[in-house]
Amino acid sequence: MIRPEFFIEKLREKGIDCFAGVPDSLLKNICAYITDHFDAQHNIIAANEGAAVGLAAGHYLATGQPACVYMQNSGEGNIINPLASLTDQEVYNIPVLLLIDWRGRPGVHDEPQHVKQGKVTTGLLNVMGVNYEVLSKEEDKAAKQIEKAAKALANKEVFALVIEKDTFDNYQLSTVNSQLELTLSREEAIRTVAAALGEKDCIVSTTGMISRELFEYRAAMNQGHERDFLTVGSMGHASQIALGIALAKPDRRVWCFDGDGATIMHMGNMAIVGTQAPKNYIHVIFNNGAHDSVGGQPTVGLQIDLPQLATAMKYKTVLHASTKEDLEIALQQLQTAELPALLQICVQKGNRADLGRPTTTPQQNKQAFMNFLKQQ
Ligand SMILES: Cc1ncc(C[n+]2csc(CCOP(=O)(O)OP(=O)(O)O)c2C)c(N)n1
Repeated sequence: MIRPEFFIEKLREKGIDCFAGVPDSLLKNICAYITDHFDAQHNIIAANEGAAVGLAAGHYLATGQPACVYMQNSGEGNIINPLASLTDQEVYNIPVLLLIDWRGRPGVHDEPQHVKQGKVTTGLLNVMGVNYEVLSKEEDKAAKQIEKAAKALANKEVFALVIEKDTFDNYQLSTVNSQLELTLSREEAIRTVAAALGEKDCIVSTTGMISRELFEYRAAMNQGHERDFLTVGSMGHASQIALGIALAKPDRRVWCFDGDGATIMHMGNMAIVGTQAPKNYIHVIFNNGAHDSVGGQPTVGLQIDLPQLATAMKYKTVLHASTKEDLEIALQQLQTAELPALLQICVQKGNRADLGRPTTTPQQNKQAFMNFLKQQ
């Protein structure tokens, strides 16, 4: 395995001292090392991966030095446009080092949402004309690959290092995130909201622990899972899946269970919810100020004012809760509130150690959910 300090030192030697990206669990150790060793202006947790490429391009324009963008391979979808129309040699010709983790690598078991992405990870790089190396787990070989990357960057190319599971040695984060004194767990908040839903209501939940905790709630209550569309991938799009349903099914109440990281990733979506103004739409954001599902790296969720944003985006009702009591009151208010509504629930980071994963496949989930929506 590669020591994070070795890898980062090699990048520094090549003039790379600025990072931007969206964290992931496979990159947890290297991201933790970067967090501890670079200030907030040199390690920017971006809204999404495409935005991180924008930040890297800006850094290059201002300094003449390439920056490094880290991401899960799911983020490739978000970087295609800036790769094609910003950094490409046929456009501005701007070098960027990409650090892409390889979830769903063929032959390695992974969750359903990673399987397709794993198959196309290197193919997408080929199509985009991005040269890459799968980073070796041996330091001397990795050092040679970084040399190769540096040559490409000097030639103003985008170059990718593709990272397999267990490439980086363990590194324990020492920087402590200043979190507000939050008392409510996300799981308790999810259970409380789910218990308040009407018989015919449905939920579209976002990727990560939120969907997993919702799934386990249904199982614990001996309920079926047909009311819930568990969006296992497509981070940031759950609110629009819910909107599509709400517009097509005006007689059913549709709840979106969102995360702060996912909301911020495609924040413009809130503007479309607010202006479409569906009278059957409730957007719940479980805001823990973190990308909790992939290692708890911070988001700006608790530094910004999501309720005020929802008001500006024309949501008709905007509520906030950070205790169980607030939440019970907010759920009461929602019974008669004008919709669309936003409910922000500020919750603690962290999850139960024994939290499971959905046992139904995405396609079983889709079919059961569609059948549920068909019922009168
Ligand atoms: C496009 C994309 N980038 C990154 C990821 C990896 N990822 C999965 S869950 C997650 C964090 C989600 O954070 P948030 O929405 O705040 O929910 P929380 O996990 O904190 O409950 C990330 C970054 C992904 N699935 N898709």
